[in-house]
Amino acid sequence: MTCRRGALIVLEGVDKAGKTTQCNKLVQALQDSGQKAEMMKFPERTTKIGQLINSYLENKSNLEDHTVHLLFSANRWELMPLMKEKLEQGISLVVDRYAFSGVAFTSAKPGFSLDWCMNPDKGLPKPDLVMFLQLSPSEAAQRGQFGTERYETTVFQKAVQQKFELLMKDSSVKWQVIDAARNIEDVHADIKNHSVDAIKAAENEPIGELWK
Ligand code: FDM
Repeated sequence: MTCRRGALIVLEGVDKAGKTTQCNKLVQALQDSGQKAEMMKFPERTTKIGQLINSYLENKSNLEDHTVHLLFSANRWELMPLMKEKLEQGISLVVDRYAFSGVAFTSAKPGFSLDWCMNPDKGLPKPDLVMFLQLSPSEAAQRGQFGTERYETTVFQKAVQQKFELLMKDSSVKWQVIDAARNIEDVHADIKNHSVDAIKAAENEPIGELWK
């Protein structure tokens, strides 16, 4: 019998929604229940491309907007072989941000269409499930101040939220909206249930291609 593949599970959402906390908890819970699971995050700041992105996000360098969009996408493509290898080994990947952040953040800038932003990510491994951690701007504000990185302003985050809403209308991607305003454990239980279902459903399916 061939090995069952792992599932590609993505968490998206605006800042302060708790994505990173929930990714960590999900990986831990899956491992505790005997499943093979690992976390990844985008941008992956440790590669050469990732270092360019990191310096841009920390406002230590400036990059032209199209250029940085393509770098974010290239950062996903450079990890594509590793992602596929792990999925084929039966490891489920829990990913903190993916191409949806790429499109939502760039298309929130003036002069960028959704279509132009989606193009470079077409054909990447398609997530079996994308959970969108929903949190209103006022609830996000109650969770404290934004940091000092680029994009961390209320006005920009609102624009990003609207772009995510457009992306969620695309039924070729399996979206699940998660109410992130609840306490950490309730949100976690919800995320875990959806993930267990997605892992079962993906087992015997080939890995899809995003937006193709
Ligand atoms: N971001 C993230 C993008 O603009 N494009 C992308 O493709 C991705 C994956 O980078 F502001 C933005 C989103 C966020 C920042 O922050 C990364 P975290 O704190 O590392 O998630």
